[in-house]
Amino acid sequence: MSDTELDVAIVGAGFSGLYMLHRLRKMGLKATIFEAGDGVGGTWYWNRYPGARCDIESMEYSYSWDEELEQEWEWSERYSPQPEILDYINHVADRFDLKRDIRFSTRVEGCHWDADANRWTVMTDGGETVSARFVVMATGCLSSPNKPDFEGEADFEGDTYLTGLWPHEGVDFTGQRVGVIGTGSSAIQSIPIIAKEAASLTVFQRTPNYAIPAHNHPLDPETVSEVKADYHAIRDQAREEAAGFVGSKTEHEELATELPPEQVREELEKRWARGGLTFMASYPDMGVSLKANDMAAEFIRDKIRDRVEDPETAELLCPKDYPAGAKRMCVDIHYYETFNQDHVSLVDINATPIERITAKGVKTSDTEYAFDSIVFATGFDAMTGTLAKIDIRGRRGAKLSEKWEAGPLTYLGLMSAGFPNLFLVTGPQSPSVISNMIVSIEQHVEWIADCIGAVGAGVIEPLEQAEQEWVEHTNLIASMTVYPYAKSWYLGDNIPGKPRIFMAYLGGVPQYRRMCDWVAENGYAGFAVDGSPANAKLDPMEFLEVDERLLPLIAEREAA
Ligand code: NA7
Repeated sequence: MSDTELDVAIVGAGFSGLYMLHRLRKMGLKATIFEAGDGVGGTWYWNRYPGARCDIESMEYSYSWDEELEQEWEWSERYSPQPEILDYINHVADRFDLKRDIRFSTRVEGCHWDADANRWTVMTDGGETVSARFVVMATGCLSSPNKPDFEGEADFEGDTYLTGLWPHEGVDFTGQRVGVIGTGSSAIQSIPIIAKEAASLTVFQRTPNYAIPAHNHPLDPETVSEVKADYHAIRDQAREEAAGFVGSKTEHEELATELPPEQVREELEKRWARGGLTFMASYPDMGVSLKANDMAAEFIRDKIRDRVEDPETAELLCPKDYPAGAKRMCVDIHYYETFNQDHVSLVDINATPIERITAKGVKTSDTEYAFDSIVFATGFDAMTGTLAKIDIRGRRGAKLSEKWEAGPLTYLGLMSAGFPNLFLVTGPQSPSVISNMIVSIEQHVEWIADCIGAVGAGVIEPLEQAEQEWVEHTNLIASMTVYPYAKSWYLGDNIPGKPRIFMAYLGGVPQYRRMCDWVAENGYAGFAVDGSPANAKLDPMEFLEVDERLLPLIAEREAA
């Protein structure tokens, strides 16, 4: 087979692409990764802004598929900083000799299905054309940075930065007047670090976020040894919990709405002391009842009021018009306390909107702020942005971006009808961003590898009806929760004109895994292999464990 004839073309050399390559190689298949960057790491390659760090604990945010790797690698902190995660990914790529099959600095611009040959033609920005039986889009969920257009940007005489495309050499803000636009996770992580260097820091906030303290600390060797001694069981437990990490399963049977408020606060206090994303997994009704949710929301608001000295600033930092957790929850290290420093200030751009960028800085409706640097911490065109930029054409030349114009359409988040032999790792309508990404990546990569092995020289694609039912099911599950009550990137709200549809699967990581396994075990139910539809049909509701007590709460919420 020549270099331009592949079994599998993989797009992206992040956690997904690397494991996919390793797995396919072990099956004796010829696979190549095409990667736009000049190194491995995906999101951890690009997001080098100060303070970038994972919000899932290090010991769980790592591959589980090689015991020696898992035992030998040493994480230094509870939550890994970006440089350490990047070191880890490079270590994995070198340890398993993966780089020889990665084409770096090569962006895939198009993938066209050739129905006569049953192959994909993959085109790169270097003008290269490659033919592959299968394509795996390992393109990540947050890989297209969102840079809103502000009028007058070209006039600005200082420097501008985008958190999602941070310069590799780093940025020294010492003595500078810095403006940060955005208050999502990237801003919440970077603001305390930028504030340490800057002479002045002005934060422009459109929507305040809920952040839970990380209580980050160096990992002590004893804890690490304990985890490593029990790693198998811990990984198994993570796979069995709602969001793919330990502590994401609701711990209490009781509903918060049926308990005395003091008892609920006591529990939230314990979770606050523990820190991190397990906070919301306290009671089963927190994610569906606005009343229960508001207990958590008010608890967090009180903590913000305690942490921020100036009452006016504290109130501005308190999210009040959407439920806790409905936008991606943030994990912070001294974010709120940063606003207690005299040289740090907050501007509410709802009250005084940004009118334009000027030669000197940012002009709002009432003030012109002068800056040496402006940081855009404005997020991503999540889940679909990167795929939409690639010219993906399936049967009869149909474009994926056109098919998805009103929102993504997938079966299990793994494939889209009319695009045979093209897989998505953590695609829309799979648990993806609602879960520990590594757990979901491993599950998808293993499922896809097995599927490719089973299909062999054939062709697999989802049935339109199965896809439609899956999309309806994911929408139904989302509508049962409080997620739609916030404007979030989960729903595409941050990108003007993007259709509003919840883009991840909320039915739980273990339930989802069992469905995918069942589909494979039942002759790829919902798919057609070589034109023959499988006999079996997936009923997702059979896999869900619906807590009947929540139904009246949902009905009550909807009625209100
Ligand atoms: P996010 O969470 O999408 O945050 C982006 C921030 O930028 C957010 O506060 C936005 O306000 C703000 N934003 C976006 N566009 C504008 C415009 N036009 N004007 C003013 N402010 C704007 O992205 P992050 O990079 O912080 O985090 C993404 C994920 O990475 C995170 O959830 C973790 O999973 C890791 P908005 O809230 O839309 O009003």
